[in-house]
Amino acid sequence: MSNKDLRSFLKEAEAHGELARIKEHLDPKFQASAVLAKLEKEERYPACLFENVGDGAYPVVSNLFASRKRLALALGCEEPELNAVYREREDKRIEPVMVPDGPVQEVVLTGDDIDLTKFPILTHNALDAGPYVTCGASVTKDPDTGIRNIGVYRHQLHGKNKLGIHMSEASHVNYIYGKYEAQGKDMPIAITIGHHPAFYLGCLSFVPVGVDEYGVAGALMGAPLELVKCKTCDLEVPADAEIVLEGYVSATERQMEAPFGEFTTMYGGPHMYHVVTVTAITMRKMPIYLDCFSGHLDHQLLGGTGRLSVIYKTVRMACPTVKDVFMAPSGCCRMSCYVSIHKRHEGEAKNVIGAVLASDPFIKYVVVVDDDVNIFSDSAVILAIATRHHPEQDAFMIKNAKGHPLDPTAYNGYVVTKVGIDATKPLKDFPETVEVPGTDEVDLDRLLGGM
Ligand SMILES: Cc1cc2nc3c(=O)[nH]c(=O)nc-3n(C[C@H](O)[C@H](O)[C@H](O)COP(=O)(O)O)c2cc1C
Ligand SMILES: [Mn+2]
Repeated sequence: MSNKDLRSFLKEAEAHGELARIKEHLDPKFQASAVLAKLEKEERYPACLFENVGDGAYPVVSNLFASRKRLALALGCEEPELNAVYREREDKRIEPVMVPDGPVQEVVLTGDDIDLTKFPILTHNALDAGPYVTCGASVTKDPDTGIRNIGVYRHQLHGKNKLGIHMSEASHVNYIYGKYEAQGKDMPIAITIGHHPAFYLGCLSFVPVGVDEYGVAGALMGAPLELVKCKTCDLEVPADAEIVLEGYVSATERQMEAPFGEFTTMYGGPHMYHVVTVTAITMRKMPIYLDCFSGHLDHQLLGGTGRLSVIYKTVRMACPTVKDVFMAPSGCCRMSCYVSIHKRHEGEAKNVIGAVLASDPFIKYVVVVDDDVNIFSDSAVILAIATRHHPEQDAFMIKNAKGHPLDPTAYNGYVVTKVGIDATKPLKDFPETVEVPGTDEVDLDRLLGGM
């Protein structure tokens, strides 16, 4: 049994100085997100607990995922170990268990009592089409296999019991929905809003279709996820969540949705997208509403962190001495990927680039560096490019490759150019990097008197 939920994590985050409480009254339209945007301008990324948003009925948490330090705290490790811990646990899935009831069903609202407008759903960016539910982990079931699938999809608020849903062609939910649609059937869905960040990191693992992400969530939380049966559909949701929206995605209904601030930091344009009809709201008596600051670091790191694990595992097939991989916020945690390797053979870095591009279709730039370069620092990677990279021999382009439809440079829907940069130094005849003997042994606290 896990005792981890959103509340337990907020306490932990506060004890570690990672939580800011904002007591002032704020409008859910732009005012809460303006606080997050101002913090971002100052390169400060605390998790924020807004205690008085809109009519003040429910507190709002946002920016929970906006720092790798906090993600490491969620997994109970230090920041430098975050990727390795994620990779290790992802492979040791812990299957969820059913329990008869749980806090998330303390309140059950159905029929005319359903009113999504009572939640403090934020509108983040100037041109967003309206308020969006941005931190819902949605469970659906493959109608052929009965296997669950979980992912986070954004939902524009369309009405008291109506939400939009955007199921991109790359998401498993799109494939699953296609099966219901082909039979003219609505797809049952249940959207979990508010749980421990390790739950979300597990739900966003980049595992293949047919793998129940709740098992990865359990592994990241260190104990089986406890599930309860939904009240109005044949699905299961975490007993310790804050809020669950049960319902279905109609086989036929579509509504205009977006523009919306995407992970690229730009807007995605409006489309006719699918619609969720909510058949029940279940929640705690005093639920906390969890938001994810879309188009910003919160969104980028939440979605990007799990992907690093699959990239690393694929690269390891090409290069057993890979040290780590990172998709930096400067590439919106999706479009550029840095890899550090202990190079043993000339040419190895080029094969690594191939492996990276094969593992994640969204990546556009791959930079491979030696293992003495800190891939978590853009400037260290750029220094390696400036000093160790010979563009004529060590850069290549793949034209007309499939990228991400949200890439503003994409044409014909998805088509982009991909670039590989080998910034590893040659194995022989290359100058040494400067180094000062004894650096690691210096005790700055003692010498500088705590300055
Ligand atoms: C905050 C956030 C919002 C997201 N919104 C969407 C979305 O609207 N549509 C989508 O297809 N994927 C979206 N994603 C990405 C998916 O959640 C992610 O690719 C997930 O692994 C998909 O799961 P699936 O392939 O099992 O369906 C979002 C991710 C995050 C972190
Ligand atoms: Mn999936």
